[in-house]
Amino acid sequence: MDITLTQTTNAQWTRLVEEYMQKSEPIINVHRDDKRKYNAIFVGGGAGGRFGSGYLRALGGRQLIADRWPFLGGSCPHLACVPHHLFSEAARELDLMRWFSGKLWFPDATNLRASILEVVELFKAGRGTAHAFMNWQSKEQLDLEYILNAPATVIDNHTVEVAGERFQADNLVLGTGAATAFPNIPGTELHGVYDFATLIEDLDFEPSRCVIIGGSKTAIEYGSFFQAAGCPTTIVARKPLMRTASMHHVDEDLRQYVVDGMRKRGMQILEGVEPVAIQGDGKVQQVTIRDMRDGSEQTLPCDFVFIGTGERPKSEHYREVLGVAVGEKGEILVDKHMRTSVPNVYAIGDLIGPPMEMFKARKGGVTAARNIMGESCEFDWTDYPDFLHSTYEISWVGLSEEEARQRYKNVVIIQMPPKGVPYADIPLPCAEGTMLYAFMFPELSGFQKAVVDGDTRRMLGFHHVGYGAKDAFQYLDHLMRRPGGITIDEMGSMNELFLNPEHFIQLSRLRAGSPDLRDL
Ligand code: COM
Repeated sequence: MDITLTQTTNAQWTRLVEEYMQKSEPIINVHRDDKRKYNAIFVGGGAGGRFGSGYLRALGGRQLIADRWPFLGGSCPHLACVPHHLFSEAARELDLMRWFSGKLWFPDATNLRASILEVVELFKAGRGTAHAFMNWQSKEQLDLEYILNAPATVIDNHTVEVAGERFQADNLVLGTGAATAFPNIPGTELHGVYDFATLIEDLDFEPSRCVIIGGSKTAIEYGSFFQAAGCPTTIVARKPLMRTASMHHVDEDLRQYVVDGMRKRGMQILEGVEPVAIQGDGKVQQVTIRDMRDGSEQTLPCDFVFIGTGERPKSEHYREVLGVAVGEKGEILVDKHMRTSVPNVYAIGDLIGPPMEMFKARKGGVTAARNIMGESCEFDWTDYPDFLHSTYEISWVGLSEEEARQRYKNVVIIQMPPKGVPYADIPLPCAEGTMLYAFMFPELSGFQKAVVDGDTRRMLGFHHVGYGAKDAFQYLDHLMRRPGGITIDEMGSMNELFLNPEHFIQLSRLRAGSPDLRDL
């Protein structure tokens, strides 16, 4: 179908995308009357391709996106970030109901069981509006050209074939993502084994006992939801949780608060173990694991296995056709301009390896676009603010206390609850989202820490467990990274919207006056 000259509303797009999910006909939106050569073809219309295209168009260039799905936005609105946030919000609500069961206005939750299947179905029934918006905004507001529902084949570094037609461009921008690396053990084909993608597409029963293989962010996030829903969950991980390669700058006190909190909520967390096999008769019945220290084995009964071992870039096609250089795990190697080893070929997003996060995809796309359009633009994605969910929202940026102590000799810590004070003795930090906890279960009201260089008075890191801090961390990251960074004195003179300890202003203000900084 060619929709180039049609104005399609969001409601119409919702129906169209649903219809095209069932068939292989392409959706074409190409400006045939524009005779300019494309500055770039974006292979993959996920966050990186869409934002790169938008920026390139804004700079006056011409672009084309090709995507295998009938919608733009990639895996985020379809089966990744958006359902993860829905599950995490459900987990937070369910967790509150469990702690407050029979207290105040909360009903008795002793036998509370929320249907995981129902929440998955809720997401699937609603995701079409996000698909529609991506297509509508990209066409009607951003004036982008795209061909959807048609996998692209790269012919050479200037040519892409899509929907039976060859398109030429000065540059290619590759952004077709990554997929779960399933462990190489028997049983992964059994009914009842899912990863974050197949959970959304294929879940067809109500899980009653879950084993998660792997300790990635996804393992923690989805596992916390399963447990909160009332499906007893065990995480099986080689390394301690939050010490895996996908997470950096995690403070040890923060880590312990989070992992203890997961255990407190009934999750079983087995670290230093590896999976041996998933077993069952057509359907999952148990997972056998091995202790990596003594080699002993045990079986964990379950009817649901979730693979949380992380993802690998899908780079095979580009290696074969273009010969792009890749790293150990198949990630396409790029420089800070997002240039690959092949002239005029850029790569972005999950395809270039970790961190497989939205900020990197979008900024990578924009960086490629700016360079293609003649600017010299660099993007260093190795240091970034980060977050994840358990039943809490957990955010961090900059150095952990341990990292700071290795690099600076006069490290000052501002922490709540203060070091050495039992968490149950002090209902702090408390703010929006933890007020009820603070008054009934003080030890559940969260954790926060700021790391300061006592000599220069510069803020080195922030760490938070609670709710509502993620927004602030984007700005804290900016303030810390700007030339000169931000000092405790500058933080202490900012205007705060009380009650907000998670933004660290009020705590900085308590110490900022002192010439010799001390812990708080
Ligand atoms: C967000 C997708 S769900 S995109 O980054 O807006 O394309």
